[in-house]
Amino acid sequence: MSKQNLYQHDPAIAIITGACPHDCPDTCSWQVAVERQSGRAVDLWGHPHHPVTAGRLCAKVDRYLERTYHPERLTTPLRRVGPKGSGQFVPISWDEALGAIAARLQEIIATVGPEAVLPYFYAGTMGYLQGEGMAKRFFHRMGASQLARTICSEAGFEGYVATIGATEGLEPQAFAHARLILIWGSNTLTSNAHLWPFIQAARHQGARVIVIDPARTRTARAADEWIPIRPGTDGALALALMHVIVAEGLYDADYVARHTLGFDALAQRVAEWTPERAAELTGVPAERIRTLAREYATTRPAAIRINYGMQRHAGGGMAVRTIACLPALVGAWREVGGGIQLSSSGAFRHLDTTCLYRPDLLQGRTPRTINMNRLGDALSLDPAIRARAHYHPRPVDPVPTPAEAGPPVMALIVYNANPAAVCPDQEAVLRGLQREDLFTVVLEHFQTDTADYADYVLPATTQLEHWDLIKPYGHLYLALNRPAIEPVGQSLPNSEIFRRLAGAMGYREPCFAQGDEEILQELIAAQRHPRFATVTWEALLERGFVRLNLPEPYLPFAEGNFPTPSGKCEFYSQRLADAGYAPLPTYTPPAWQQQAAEQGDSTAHPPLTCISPPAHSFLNSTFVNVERLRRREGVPTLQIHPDDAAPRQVVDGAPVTVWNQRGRLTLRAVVTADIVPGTVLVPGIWWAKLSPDGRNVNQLTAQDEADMGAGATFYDVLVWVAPAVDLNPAAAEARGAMAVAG
Ligand SMILES: Nc1nc2c(c(=O)[nH]1)N[C@H]1C(S)=C(S)[C@@H](COP(=O)(O)OP(=O)(O)OC[C@H]3O[C@@H](n4cnc5c(=O)[nH]c(N)nc54)[C@H](O)[C@@H]3O)O[C@H]1N2
Ligand SMILES: Nc1nc2c(c(=O)[nH]1)N[C@H]1C(S)=C(S)[C@@H](COP(=O)(O)OP(=O)(O)OC[C@H]3O[C@@H](n4cnc5c(=O)[nH]c(N)nc54)[C@H](O)[C@@H]3O)O[C@H]1N2
Ligand code: SF4
Ligand SMILES: [Mo]
Repeated sequence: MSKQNLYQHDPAIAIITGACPHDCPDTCSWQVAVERQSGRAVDLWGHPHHPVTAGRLCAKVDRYLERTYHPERLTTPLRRVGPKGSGQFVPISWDEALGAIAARLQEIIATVGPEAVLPYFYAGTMGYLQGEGMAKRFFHRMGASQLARTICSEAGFEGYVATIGATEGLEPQAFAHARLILIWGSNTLTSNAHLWPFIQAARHQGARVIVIDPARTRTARAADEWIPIRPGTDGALALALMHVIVAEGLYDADYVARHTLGFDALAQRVAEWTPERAAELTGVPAERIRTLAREYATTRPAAIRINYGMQRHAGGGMAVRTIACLPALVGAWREVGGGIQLSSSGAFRHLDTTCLYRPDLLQGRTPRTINMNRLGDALSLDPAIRARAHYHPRPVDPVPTPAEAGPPVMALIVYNANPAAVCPDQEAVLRGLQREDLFTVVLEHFQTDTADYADYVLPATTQLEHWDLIKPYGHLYLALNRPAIEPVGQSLPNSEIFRRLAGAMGYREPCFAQGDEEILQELIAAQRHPRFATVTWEALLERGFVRLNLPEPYLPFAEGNFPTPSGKCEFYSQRLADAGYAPLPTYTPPAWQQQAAEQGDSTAHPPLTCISPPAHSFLNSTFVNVERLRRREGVPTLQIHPDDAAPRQVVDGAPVTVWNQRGRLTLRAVVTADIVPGTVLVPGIWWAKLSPDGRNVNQLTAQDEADMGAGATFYDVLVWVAPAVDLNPAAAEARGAMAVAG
């Protein structure tokens, strides 16, 4: 019996429909059982009628009530009384907190200027309203520095758009019709679990599932085959696949002629990319590359699921661009179940957010934009370092001089993010957060690593307590979230916190007086594009989720119609050329490969490449403080191949020190053949303060930008590993292991 059936005839229970707010492609719709008398949520489950997420939540969000009613939920505003980072706070009233924050912001704006204020946010919630809805209005009105959302997907996004035109592709239901599925740089069972039932349906029809990943993940174990690959080398593999497909005449000449641009130039380019050459770089045997190419080109329909794991590298953008050429080359887009999916967010690209974000409140000002990956640099008082933090997503975009860096950041307002845990180059971030002259405000559910550095912490509501509208990035159903319970303690929705802050700042524009439902209704009503014809407030209220007005099944590119400048799938991209990139698919090596080549074989124990994809039970750094989930993950670990462990005297289960020129931490070794040699895997993202040595893997990661979109390069760092007895950095240095900085 479904939970809905269990509760729907119980007069003591109300069932409220909502949707998961988390940064996850699935955007599950859910139902919440609320005890009418107490107003307490007593149960929560996946909405049984959702066509994609179909009644199941993941193991993390199954614990959402535990998180919502967690004894450590922040319930009042807090003011810091101890040193920054110490986590010592006292409760204060909302009036006191808002008054003090507004006064300090006014002072900074008056003396240094509004660009000295930096909002820092990401996807704690993906809702339009509690995401950036009211916040954008507030910061636009202020003229604060802007933030480029680069920390997750930008490189791959730009690469995909270069080839396909928008981040549109296969929808999950289509995978059920595929006969060959390549899961490429995606840990589907962990990070996109609701795709898996469609993949299983395809397998029941005889489909083969192949996972291309440096790690034998739980997805790779569940698949038919794991093809191990060295991190950041996927572009070379894709070029060699195309080499074989072109050389052996396995491409779809008709589709190519009608719906692609630049085939001859591509054919010439891939001629250089023999499987042998790619094998050297990727570690995938040349013969397997050949057979994979034939399998891919001759099995119909063939689906590819690429995800963001494979683009967190120096060449991540170009790699995604290159892989995205494959379906057009073989004509896979023609059939249901053929094509590629990176994200479905591009299907929503016509959603007009002007009335929500109100860019007009900038009144012609163009504040600088900071790259969120470079928060460490952005918080520096040295203008030369700060200048590096400016967002310059393409090679042709100028890098500002120190004189153009703008004022130091004097106020940091963090919401929907935990930068002290999730940002690269943690030591640089913490140096900034520790600045006595930096005024930091954090809106949060919990006292996170970041909140410990705040001057004021403001308690925010969870998804059970507020309205929102959520755009998925793994399917085509917009979801409405209705509040199920009253706010816990004195917590307030982000929208209300910024509404009240605007009041305290003296911002009198009527948009700061709009209520939450009114804002969402206005946003829905403002949509003019035919894709939103089905999306009405009434439909959302009634069902909780609404499909975009697109045919079912949706074959976006069966007849071409790519949203590129040429209207074709662009093997050759003039837009890339104009932006300063190679116009044809090419191999951009990962930073670790460039650095390792520069170093040669000079050290006895060469550095290893470190990747840090999500732990199964956490969502980025969210849920780490939910005991039951943390217990399931055990302790922070490092997976290392036996061939790398043995020469370093690293023993399974023993503590190891992992370090590079940026930082270090101690982890427990898991010696396993489930990771490619030369690479180590550290599941993320632990709260530093809930880790045994008070640090997490972002000690090691770098602020360096990927090739496109100024994206993050979390999985492209070199590290040294040694038993923790050797942990003394001086001893390690004496061995010469630290001699080379990456
Ligand atoms: N449970 C859980 N689910 C999540 C998240 C979470 O933290 N926990 N995070 C959410 C967020 S924010 C995002 S962006 C998505 C991310 O979802 P995915 O894009 O699936 O991301 P990752 O797990 O980071 O990476 C997927 C796989 O890529 C592999 N990989 C790393 N480098 C390379 C490479 O160079 N080449 C290849 N072929 N593979 C590589 C990793 O080993 C990993 O198995 O998931 C979302 N869902
Ligand atoms: N080493 C390494 N680092 C990584 C990654 C990796 O794979 N490896 N992944 C990267 C990726 S893909 C991403 S997307 C980023 C994610 O980085 P973040 O978006 O910062 O993700 P979270 O760590 O989940 O932190 C979100 C915070 O928002 C809070 N929150 C949730 N809802 C609300 C709300 O309604 N109001 C307020 N005020 N707060 C709320 C949560 O309590 C949580 O603390 O991390 C990146 N960092
Ligand atoms: S995190 Fe993802 S899978 Fe889990 S409930 Fe939310 S949307 Fe669904
Ligand atoms: Mo992400």
